[in-house]
Amino acid sequence: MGNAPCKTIKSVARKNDHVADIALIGLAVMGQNLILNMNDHGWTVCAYNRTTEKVDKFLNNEAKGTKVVGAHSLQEMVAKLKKPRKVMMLVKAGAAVDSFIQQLVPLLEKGDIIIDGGNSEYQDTQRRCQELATKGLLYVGSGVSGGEEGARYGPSLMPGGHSEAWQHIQPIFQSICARSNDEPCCDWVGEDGSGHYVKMVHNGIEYGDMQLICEAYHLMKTALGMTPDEMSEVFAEWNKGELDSFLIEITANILKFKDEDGEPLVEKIRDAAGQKGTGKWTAISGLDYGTPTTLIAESVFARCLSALKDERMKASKVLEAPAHTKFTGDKEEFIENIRKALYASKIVSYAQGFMLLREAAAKFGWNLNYGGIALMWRGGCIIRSVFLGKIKDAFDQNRDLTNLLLDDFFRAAVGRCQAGWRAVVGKGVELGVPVPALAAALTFYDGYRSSVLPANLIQAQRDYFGAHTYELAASPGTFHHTNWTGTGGNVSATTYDA
Ligand code: NBP
Repeated sequence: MGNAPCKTIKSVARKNDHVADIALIGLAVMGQNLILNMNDHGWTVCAYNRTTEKVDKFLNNEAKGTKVVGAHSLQEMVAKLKKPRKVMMLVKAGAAVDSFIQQLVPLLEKGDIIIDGGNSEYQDTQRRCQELATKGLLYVGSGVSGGEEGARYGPSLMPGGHSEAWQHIQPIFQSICARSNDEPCCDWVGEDGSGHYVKMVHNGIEYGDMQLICEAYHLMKTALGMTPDEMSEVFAEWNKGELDSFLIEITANILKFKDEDGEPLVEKIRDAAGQKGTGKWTAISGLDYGTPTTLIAESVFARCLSALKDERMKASKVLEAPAHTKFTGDKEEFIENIRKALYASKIVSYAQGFMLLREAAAKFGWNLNYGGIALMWRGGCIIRSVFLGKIKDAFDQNRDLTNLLLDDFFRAAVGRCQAGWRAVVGKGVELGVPVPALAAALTFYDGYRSSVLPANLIQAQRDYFGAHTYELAASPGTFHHTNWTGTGGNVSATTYDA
């Protein structure tokens, strides 16, 4: 009995030797759908899963009648692959990925490719790239976005890592991904962890987009007293113009969706947001690299504040609200101003996201193609929008663009929206409707366009209490310390930035 299954596997492996173009490990929602997508595009995929019963279940159900083949061990899976072997993992990020890599290394040979399509942290991907390079294996960390439907019919794919792998996986990746104006929403991102980094920033931007939409909804609901159906119509209308995007579209659909009792379902949902960490990682990365990704950070904090539901319920009974909480004035004009505030803030959010990508690229020596990244996000993913086509145009026109706000198109767009944006943020503050992301975007805009900020006083304060030194505006680069009180010494602290 002991040897029997092995013999069966060996003979199956010989019969099907080198038939598969790629192997996919992980038969949960993403893996299964990506396999079926690859199959639709003519690729033969070998499916494997830690719990091997799921392989048979998949072959006998979802994959029945397709070219998909299965394997019940990693040895069998590897034996079925054409060379150079391509093995893609869609498993839980973290230990599962390391465990599979460890098991695959002895089974693969020089030039074979391992791809991680899960939501791994980019530092893990950097580490794995380095480790596998020493073994002659090629490693790719690829962002995959678009959820279940994207995986099945066309995701946004963001691969990065060992560039020699790209020529081998490009035909597969660019055949299964989403397309925008017939261009694939997948291109080579860059070195080591850059694919997963770009996916992380994508998710951070997604947090920002969602929070901005929620603030627009909150203003319409509380300050204007609009019904979900009325708001749905506004979002549907906005989706016909420059805000045309997946998230605005689904918001219109959500707002008009009725529960079984005919009431809007959205109003029954508890107002405490969850999060899985990618927005937080982006905000942390912004702090790590000194990039003011304020809008993403505010969006993460807004979810944290929402989650304090019980505390908020108590506070709402004791903390004073402003005297007036309802908007009085031209309602149609205010709705149009909310649209402008949302659009201008969105521009700031993407400007901040690309600032962060630029900073990370400089830190790690990645040669990122910013226009290509905008195109990868243009279709297939959660933040897909018409607007991303304009970002691609901006970077195509000027590869060295330091900030999206300085591009002619976006500069003019923000200029057009500015008065309405300020009116909305001001009204939110006056009526007590929290608008953290809209306000963060506006204050970033005002900070970024200021040639003079009050940081001279910060420097003076730091030098006063901690002898941290300051530069003079007239002679930057030279550091001075002043004995402000006459009682301090003349020794200064070491000058460095954390
Ligand atoms: P899950 O994230 O739920 O992972 C399920 C897979 O991981 C199964 O194949 C499971 O094997 C395997 N696995 C686990 Br759990 N622990 C393991 C371990 N210790 N060792 C080996 N295998 C292990 O699946 P998913 O939602 O399809 O997502 C796959 C990846 O794609 C994740 O990294 C996810 O973050 C990312 N992603 C998901 C989405 C989405 O919308 N769901 C979108 C974009 C990216 P088992 O069957 O034996 O338990």
